[in-house]
Amino acid sequence: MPDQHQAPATVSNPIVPGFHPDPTVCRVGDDYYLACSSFEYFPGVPIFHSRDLVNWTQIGNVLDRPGQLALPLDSPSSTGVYAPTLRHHDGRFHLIVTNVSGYGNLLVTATDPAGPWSDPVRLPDVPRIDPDIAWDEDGTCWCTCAGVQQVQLDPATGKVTGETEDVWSGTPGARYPEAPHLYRIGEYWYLMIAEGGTERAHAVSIARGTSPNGPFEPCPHNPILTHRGHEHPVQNTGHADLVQGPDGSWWLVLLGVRPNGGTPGWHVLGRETFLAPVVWNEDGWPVAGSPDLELPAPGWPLHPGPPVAVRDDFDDERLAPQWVSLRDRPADLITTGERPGWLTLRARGASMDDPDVVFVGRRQQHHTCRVRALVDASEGAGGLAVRMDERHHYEVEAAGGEVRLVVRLSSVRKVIASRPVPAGAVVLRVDVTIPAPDDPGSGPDLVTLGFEEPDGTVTALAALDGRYLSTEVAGGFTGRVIGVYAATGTVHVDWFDYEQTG
Ligand code: 6LW
Repeated sequence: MPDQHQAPATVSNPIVPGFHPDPTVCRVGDDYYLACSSFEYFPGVPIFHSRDLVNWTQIGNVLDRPGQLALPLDSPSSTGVYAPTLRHHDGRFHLIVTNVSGYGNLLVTATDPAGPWSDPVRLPDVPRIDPDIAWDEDGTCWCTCAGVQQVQLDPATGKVTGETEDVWSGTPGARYPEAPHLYRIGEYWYLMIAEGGTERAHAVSIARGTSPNGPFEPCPHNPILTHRGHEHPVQNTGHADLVQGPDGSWWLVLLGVRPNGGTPGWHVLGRETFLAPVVWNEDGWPVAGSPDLELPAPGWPLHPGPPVAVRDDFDDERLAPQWVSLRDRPADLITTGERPGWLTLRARGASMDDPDVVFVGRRQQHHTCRVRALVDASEGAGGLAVRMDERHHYEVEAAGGEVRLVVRLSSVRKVIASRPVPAGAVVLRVDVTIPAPDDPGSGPDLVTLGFEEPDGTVTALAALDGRYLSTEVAGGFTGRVIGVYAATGTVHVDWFDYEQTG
């Protein structure tokens, strides 16, 4: 009989699958916390806990009330909340982040990272996106942002002192020096950045100096991590944060993508969070290993989180933290309070084409999955959508005694199939599968949309090429989110299943 307690030989990347980009990590004693960007979704900045750097459980969202996160209803997709930095200082968690949709840079604090987080301190004089905060031995707080620019900041008031300084511009010729993080390690201050842009050329580079404000000397073997031009299943690697494991070893959390299909490859899950090992060479520079899909298991005990339930029955008054809506979540439009055990959605925007559509979804986190929802649209119209943004989505919609498949790609919107269904609630269904790679033009996956007849028979309305719901086609910084929406009237959802398949 196999030993149930035998430690695994490997652990898997990504450590946080699905659209979870721009990871930032901090360690407090035996506990690790990690947060990510969230763009147009509300609540914003998902935050996770781990005790082993490998298994992560979402414990909340940092910006979870309107006073913290104001996203105009007409703000474009992939604007909103960009890359945060999470740090623990003087007994409090600090998260600094940019809301590019008008609010600018802001800082919130908490004693418990699961929340509540404070109201935001606005930082109008922090000049760029991707702010980092670090404190020196005198207690001075340095805020470093894209460019790479730096100011001294009073985190309590949001006021900066002194001039904005250009502290480094990254590798000559490399575009977009951004995502800086500043660390005191041994005798140096290390300034790590992303450069090359967040697509295939993405990279991590580093410099160091003896003061937190430079001058900084670039590492002679920059970039310390990139997969540009590499034959590797994980691409676009960059935007990293450094952390020490329980045994004092060093690691990067970083973003990467997993393209599938023929050339040029399409990634559909957005930018995901990976783990990569780091060692230090004899000259005191970090040497990063690769964020492989399987890494040798670390030497410390692993603490898998609780198993994730396939079904959400919407029995709790509060929605679980993985559920996101678009731009806001008004209690009168999205509620579990109207019909006990059901999620009720009241339409505002008229379809998934509209930025103010009432939608509640979760990230697609696996390349193959099955999603089912029991939807009662007898008081309106609505259904189950696979969404990249307003211009790229597929949905199966129930309305007026029929179920129809709607496709929106670029400026084209079309109902491509419909079937009558009996009155009452209907199980709508999406299956994402990977086709056999039979030709170099094959897409990354197939998205089959349909419904289940009352006797359980599955009726597929169409199987659609998934490339059109990929970042390479839709553009932007996010990934697929699958969820329920109301197009007209009121739509009730009894339960929602998300299950990894294959
Ligand atoms: C983020 C920038 C980046 O602010 O993409 O991957 C931008 N790097 O650092 C949006 O995520």
